[in-house]
Amino acid sequence: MSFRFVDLPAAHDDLRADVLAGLAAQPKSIPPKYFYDEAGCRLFEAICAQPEYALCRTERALMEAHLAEIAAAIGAVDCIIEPGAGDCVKVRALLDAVHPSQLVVLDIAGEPLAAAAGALALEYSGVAVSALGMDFIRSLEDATPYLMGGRRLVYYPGSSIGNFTPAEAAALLARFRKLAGEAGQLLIGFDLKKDPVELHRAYNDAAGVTAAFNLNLLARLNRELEADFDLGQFRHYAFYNPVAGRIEMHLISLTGQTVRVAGQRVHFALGESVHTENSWKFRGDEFSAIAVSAGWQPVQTWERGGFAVQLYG
Ligand code: AVI
Repeated sequence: MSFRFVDLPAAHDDLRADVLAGLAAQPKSIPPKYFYDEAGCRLFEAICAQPEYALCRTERALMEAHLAEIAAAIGAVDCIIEPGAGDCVKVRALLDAVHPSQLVVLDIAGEPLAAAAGALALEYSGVAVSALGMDFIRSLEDATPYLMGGRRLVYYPGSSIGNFTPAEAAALLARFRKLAGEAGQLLIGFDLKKDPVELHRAYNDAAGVTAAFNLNLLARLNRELEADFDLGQFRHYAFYNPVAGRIEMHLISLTGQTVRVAGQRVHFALGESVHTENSWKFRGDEFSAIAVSAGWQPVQTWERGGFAVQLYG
């Protein structure tokens, strides 16, 4: 077996600076990448199991149903790169079907990534597995020295691309293009536009798991930035904005209050929002236009139950 874990400290995120900048801005915001501490990752897994949130289940079913066809369309690949790989579960199907000689997984949460990728390396002894602890949004290019030559496939499932603005998404896809190289490919999954009531329910599950996920962001700041947020004084508020084509998630201050964050005092007016996430929903053609603007050529699309997977070369 071949496995290495490299923590790239220079490529780490900066929670303190990003949060203080976001809370000083008008309107206030916090980057959604900070949802995913250990508790946030567990809560996201729980979201995926909620009956109202079909995204993860639908993508899994789509991949299972079309795996042979997807693998045939991809053809021979030497290296699969998965940014934001997390628990490394999704890439397993591709490893089984495509048989690359190298897998490079990147994630902001280095330790859980190392554990998951190490276990994967034990099972897939013919695959050289590299796990890079890094904030790929900041410095994707730092992964380049860890890639072997040959044909590369960037795998970006889970509709994570929907958490970027269309301009940011295009910029990220252009960076994927550079990383993959001229002969490289991109296999990407995203959530499709659908009945807004269905979308609204998916981000307002009856068990309150999405609310807990959103509020965990403040709990994280309490834990890691010596903040003193009273979670009872903020309300999870998520809705579908049909003009922008996105779900917006906010934390709304239920009162006028001043909170200490990393040694600074931050004031929240009654009703003021901290915008914590956007989740864009696309039509297939809308998404293709973004990918084409980033230098990718469409190869094939698979759709099922309101979710799409597209292959680009
Ligand atoms: C990770 N990402 C695609 C999820 C989404 O649907 O935008 C994150 C999420 N936020 C609330 N529920 C799930």
